[in-house]
Amino acid sequence: MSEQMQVQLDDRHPTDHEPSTIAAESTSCSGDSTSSSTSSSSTSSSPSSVSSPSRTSSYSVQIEKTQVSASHFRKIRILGKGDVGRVYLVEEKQTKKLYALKVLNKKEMVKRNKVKRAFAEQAILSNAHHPFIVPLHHSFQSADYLYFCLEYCVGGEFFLALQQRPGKVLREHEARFYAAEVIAALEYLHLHGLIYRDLKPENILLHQSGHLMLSDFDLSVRSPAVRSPTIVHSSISSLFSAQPMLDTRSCSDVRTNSFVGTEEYLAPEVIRGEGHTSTVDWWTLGILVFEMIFGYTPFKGTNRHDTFDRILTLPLEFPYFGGNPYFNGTDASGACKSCIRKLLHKNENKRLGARAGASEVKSHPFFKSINFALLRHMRPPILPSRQARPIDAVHFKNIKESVSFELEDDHSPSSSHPPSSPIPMPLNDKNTESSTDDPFADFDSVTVIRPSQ
Ligand code: ISQ
Repeated sequence: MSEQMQVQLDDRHPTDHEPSTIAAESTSCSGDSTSSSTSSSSTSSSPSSVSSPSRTSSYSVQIEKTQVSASHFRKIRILGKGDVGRVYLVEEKQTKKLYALKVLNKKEMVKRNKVKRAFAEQAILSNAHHPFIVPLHHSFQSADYLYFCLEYCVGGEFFLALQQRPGKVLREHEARFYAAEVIAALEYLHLHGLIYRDLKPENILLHQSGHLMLSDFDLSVRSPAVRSPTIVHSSISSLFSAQPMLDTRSCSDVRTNSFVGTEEYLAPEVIRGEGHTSTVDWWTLGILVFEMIFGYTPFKGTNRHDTFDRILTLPLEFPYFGGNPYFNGTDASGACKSCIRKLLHKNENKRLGARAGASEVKSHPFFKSINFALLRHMRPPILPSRQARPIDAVHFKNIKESVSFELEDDHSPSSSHPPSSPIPMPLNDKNTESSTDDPFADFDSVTVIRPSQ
């Protein structure tokens, strides 16, 4: 197993009683709607997986070496396109289950220096086990591609769902629900020393049940040294909770310097290039809540430079929504505005979440009505159409595939197959410990089995 695969996100949730309940409940819920009709949620691994689990514990995932290859799947349609790959809706031939298959082009990854990110994404996805993080079922490679076989989220992009709402906005209680699910997922990641870094509506998918799932972990980073969470004793914890608060910020507060994220969602410290910590995720949550409620992002400028300038210097302003019929003349509540204002504090050290991480954010009065332990049992505001068949992918944009890609043609199961033409070594990604010049030699083909799925 490669070094990257040592990242282990087991499902301990030693937080203030809530996440462990979420984790336990996720196992009973994950199969509720998608399992029967849309996707894989069974304990059975792929027919050709080799049973040699690398690790198991009561809540952690179990990872097996696998012989799954692209030819096990039938392509149905393209769901999404990125700079180094595409996501396809596929059907596993034997089980007829639907999956989202992310196909990454090795040459493009090398060219764009994204090899390390693919490894990191695999490590995160194959070890994560959380109801609001898209589950990875298999990952494998062929001569020219890396594959991530993920749970198919029938409800599609949250971005699209938002676009289709009247006024492209959500009501405050609806926005609060999605924000709470995002907080639960970020808490889990931070607890395991990870910073998500790319929160935005485009990276949020809707499960068949209507609950959200974070996808796309290629910008996420792991802190070099993961620390244990600490208990915070403070006036905040005694005011809002009988339990001491768990400081998950301490798990992932090592600074990272790379300049990543989506323009309008970038935190000031990222733009300044001063290095950043997990508090960047609380900034992006602030932008997301603002966008869900008001229909636009608060610092969008006429161009990139203008946007950055606004993020760094423009005081946050809320619009007056008296004229928007969807709001019935009412405005966002004081608690909602206070929460957004605190999340969008330009000084990362004063930002909501900077002191004690997710517990601090959850304790804000805006989330007073949310029982985080029961989130997975709440009825989501947007439910995917029950009439449409999952295979029709009605909640996804129609994308033209300029160059057709045939899964059936790609039979080579592993890196032992030479690429169709040599893959040039990336300058920064050369693994000096590797005896081979193939930058993907350490990419393990694995099948992930999660508890009670
Ligand atoms: C799951 N379902 C649909 C689309 C997806 C895109 C990326 C990652 C996972 C997905």
